[in-house]
Amino acid sequence: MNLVRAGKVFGLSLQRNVGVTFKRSLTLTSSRKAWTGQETLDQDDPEMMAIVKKEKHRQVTGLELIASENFTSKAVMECLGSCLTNKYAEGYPGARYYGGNEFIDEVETLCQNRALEAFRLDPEKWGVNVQPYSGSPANFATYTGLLQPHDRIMGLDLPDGGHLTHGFMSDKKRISATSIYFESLGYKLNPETGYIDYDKLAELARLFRPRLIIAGTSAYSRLLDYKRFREICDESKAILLADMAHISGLVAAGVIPSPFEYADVVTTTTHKSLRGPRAGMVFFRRGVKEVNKKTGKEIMYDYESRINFAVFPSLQGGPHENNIGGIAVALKQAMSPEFKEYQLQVLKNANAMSHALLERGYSIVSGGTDNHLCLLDLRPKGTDGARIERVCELCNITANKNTCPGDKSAMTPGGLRLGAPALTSRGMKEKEFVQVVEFIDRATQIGLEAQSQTRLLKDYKAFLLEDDAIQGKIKSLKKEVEEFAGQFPMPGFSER
Ligand code: DSN
Repeated sequence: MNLVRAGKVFGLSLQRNVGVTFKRSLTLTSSRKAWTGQETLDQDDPEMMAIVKKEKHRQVTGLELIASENFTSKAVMECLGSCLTNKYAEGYPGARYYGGNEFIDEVETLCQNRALEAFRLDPEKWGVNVQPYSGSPANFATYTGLLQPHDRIMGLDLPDGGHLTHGFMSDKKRISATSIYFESLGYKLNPETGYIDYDKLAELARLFRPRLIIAGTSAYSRLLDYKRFREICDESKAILLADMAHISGLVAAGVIPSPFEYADVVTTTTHKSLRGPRAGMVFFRRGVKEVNKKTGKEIMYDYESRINFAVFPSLQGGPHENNIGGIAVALKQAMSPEFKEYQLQVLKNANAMSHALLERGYSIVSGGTDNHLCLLDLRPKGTDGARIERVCELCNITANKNTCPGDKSAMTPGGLRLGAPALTSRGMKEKEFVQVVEFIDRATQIGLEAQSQTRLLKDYKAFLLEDDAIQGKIKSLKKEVEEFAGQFPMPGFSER
């Protein structure tokens, strides 16, 4: 391969640039001590350090409700910032394109073993690739490995709670690369119940004959019926891919049903409910697939070689072994009794949040939650997710606007997605989530007041910043939010 040559050329040009910058910085700061690489961030780059400090302060004093976010541990962060970041390791353990990987192989193998153990998988029947940079690359690698260009896929439509990488396209445009390179058809929620419409999915699959169906969600508060997905896939001879990115922590802890009994392939991110670093994994079935009834011959799964080849060399280069080390650490934590307690608390907190909202007269898509999130439907209140997200943001409550079933606009969708994992990691329990709902309710009242005096979203946003009465309310709510949030410990770092 031309990698070596390309690397040399690239290396040389980098050297030249570094030389120029270095000389310039020496001239500019000749009185300064020579740079050694041992300087702290504060010493080396105060400008960047100041930004990091601001972000730390925002996280510590804010209420983090984005359902896909979490606060990882100090041990995971140590891995991310360790010497593992320096190493190139293209290839897989025992078969690398670079020397010096004996310890990196240990890191990656430990991570693979822990991934199988954490999800209680038999290594004879399941394997795992821990190299995907995140969830989107993990999904694309799965399609690349198992499908041909233009094969058909079906996933939950984005406006109904699916993910971009499940084949999203709009009426006018193919948006996700997964809809550009494959032919996709989204299945939907039943708008009456807010639950996935499995009958309709089965009917569509009979007509569309997909090669692969995705059982996975990004903004859906109910459990998935993996058995039903399996039956639908079997009827269409489709591969069942479970994308458990949002719920993998809950699955590892065994507090909700696992997709592994029914799926052929399972993808996940590692930084959401699993509380690890930002990365992804692909689990695939291995071993005997079926026995030929006539010949008695065993037919083996070939997913392992196809998915591994798709991750590297088809789509990615060197794996980020500092992240892989961090995943291994998070997976060890995920096998502890404390982690199970944590995930049970996530479920209780999401439920408490959902109930408190209902008690205050709000609507929740599907009427409640079985997992870590709930989807607040603001349309019956006469407002939308974009407007309330903005007030919340100004008060240091972080959530994201989200489409509800039937929504047409992604810019002013009707919903606000609220997740419990991050604040549960800070030790909050049901009582605190009831308080969080009180804050959201006040933010909504402020939003409704501003909305009554404006028409367009941009005028509304300007009004929030310019109107004295509204500003007074925002500042007062922000102060209370920050005092409240600041009382809770932050895993991973202190504010200094
Ligand atoms: N962007 C993530 C989410 O918020 O659900 C999924 O990748």
